[in-house]
Amino acid sequence: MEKYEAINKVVYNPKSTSPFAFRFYNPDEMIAGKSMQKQLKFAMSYWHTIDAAGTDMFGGDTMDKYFNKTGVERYIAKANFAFDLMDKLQIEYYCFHDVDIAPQGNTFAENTKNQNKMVDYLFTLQAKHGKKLLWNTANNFSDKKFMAGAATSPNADVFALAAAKVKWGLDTAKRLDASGYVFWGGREGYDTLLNTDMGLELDNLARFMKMAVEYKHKIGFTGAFYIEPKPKEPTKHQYDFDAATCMNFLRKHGLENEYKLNIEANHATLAGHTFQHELRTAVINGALGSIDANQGDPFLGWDTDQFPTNVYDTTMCMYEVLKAGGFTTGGLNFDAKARRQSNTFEDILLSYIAGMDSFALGLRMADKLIRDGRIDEFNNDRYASYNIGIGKKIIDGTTNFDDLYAYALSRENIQVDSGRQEYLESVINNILFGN
Ligand code: XUL
Ligand code: CO
Repeated sequence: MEKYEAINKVVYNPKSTSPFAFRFYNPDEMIAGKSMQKQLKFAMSYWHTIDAAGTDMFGGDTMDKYFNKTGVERYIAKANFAFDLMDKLQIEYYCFHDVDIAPQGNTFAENTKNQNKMVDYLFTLQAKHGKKLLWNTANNFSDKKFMAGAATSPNADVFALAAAKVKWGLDTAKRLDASGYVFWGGREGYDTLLNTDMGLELDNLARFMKMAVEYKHKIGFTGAFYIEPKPKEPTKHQYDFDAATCMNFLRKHGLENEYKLNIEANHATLAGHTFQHELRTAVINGALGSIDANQGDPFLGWDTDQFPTNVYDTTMCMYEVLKAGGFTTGGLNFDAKARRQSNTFEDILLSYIAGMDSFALGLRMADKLIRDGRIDEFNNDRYASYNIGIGKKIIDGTTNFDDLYAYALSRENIQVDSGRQEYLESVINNILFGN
């Protein structure tokens, strides 16, 4: 197999047998009214791709991402690698945590100094390579000061540090013209109620989220805010459990117009939901913002962050995205890492190619499914009783329990039509594998 350095640019070549070609992703091809590039808006995740090197609970790095350098020089080399990789893969966007882009020292002041140097450098790289920041975020969970949470820490100094890090993140988002900013709870949650004032912690989280909105408006950052739901890991009970829980939190605190959601496939499955369920929940609440595109392993109970290759899932994901009118500020960020044994630079390319092609195929299939029309037609028929008569009155709000009581007395012989699940599943297979 060719070496990483020998590959200039991965291009669309459906007939090629080279591992370094796209079989389904053709950036300029129009699908459902937009180029595939604009429909999919792929982003590279800095933490997994540029930093993570294979460490797990039982062993250290299996990959070398140090570039034979130390300190800020190492992070300059990492950034050069990142933008070169995005060029090779034709990826337009990237995402990072504050700690991903620069060496971390002993103090907040030292960290921001290093990070600011790197932000200046990323600014020049973005212009030089024509890349954009989809979103950035704060790592408010790795440092031991965040062991009991950040905005939900029992220690007010930690709340202040977390706020300071998000302030830095928002200034940076504005400077790098990010399309969004993500809040993933990290350790916002708890392990036991014996040591947790859950009411106070959730109210503090709301106070934090409100201050973030105030600051955003103060500095004129116009990107979107996203909350990323996750049910567990690292804490036993994460406060942002799933999309519905997040919406409840946002509405309780009057924040529903300020935040959308960043839905992650593996987080959905950890919550016992399908990826599509979480996406639909976001859509019907007007809160579909962005997507962390990955997949879990059904036999492992944790967040494995694998590159997505399940085409049923990518199809139904893009079906939800297309039905919702496509991405605006958001996109598909590969919050995914090559497996520990896939430890070469070639594997980085191969895993992105697998993920991008799986989503490109998903987009093609979702468009086909919508144009085919059988699913829509079936559902229009299924709910047709709400278009006329008593159903229409229910929808219009022109009936009440007395009316419905009288109506039900006259309708003893009610027949509910078949749900035809197996037929609908075969339609999906027809679209995926038929001619
Ligand atoms: C953790 C996770 C994070 C967020 C950003 O499970 O998904 O990487 O996406 O902090
Ligand atoms: Co994520």
